[in-house]
Amino acid sequence: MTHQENSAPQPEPHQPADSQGVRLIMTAVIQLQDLDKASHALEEAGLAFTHLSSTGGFLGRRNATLLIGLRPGQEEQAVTILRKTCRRRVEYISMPLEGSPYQMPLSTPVNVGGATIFVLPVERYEEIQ
Ligand code: 2BA
Repeated sequence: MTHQENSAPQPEPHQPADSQGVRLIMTAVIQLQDLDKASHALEEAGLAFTHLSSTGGFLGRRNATLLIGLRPGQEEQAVTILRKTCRRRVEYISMPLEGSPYQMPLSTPVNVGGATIFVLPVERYEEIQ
């Protein structure tokens, strides 16, 4: 047995999330029009978040992605806030009219939003001072 194996157990390289720590990260893609309302409501509820500028892969339009660090018991609160503040809208995309002799594209409606939400577990949460 080596000296190292005999010595006292080494501390973990980082502290596991305690009962008050951030346990989940919620990623929510929302429309730009809803960003102010959603941000204010999250702030009022005391939920910490980061806002990233993003672009939808399908429509290519700018949207916003919120990263919301969640402590135990905050997940439903966050979903409720996004439900109240983000709404569905109809956007239109131009598609060429198949078989038509005219050049006029067909305007096709696409439903967008309210919010596309992913919730992932957090393996490590640390605030470096
Ligand atoms: P976009 O990718 O620009 O998509 C805008 C809307 O177009 C979608 O609304 C959906 O109704 C439609 N759409 C998207 N892909 C389509 C396809 N392949 N065929 C037909 N229609 C399609 P939402 O589902 O409400 O999504 C709003 C935005 O949320 C998306 O903007 C994207 O930025 C994000 N998003 C949605 N689903 C996602 C996913 N599985 N992974 C990552 N981001 C996602």
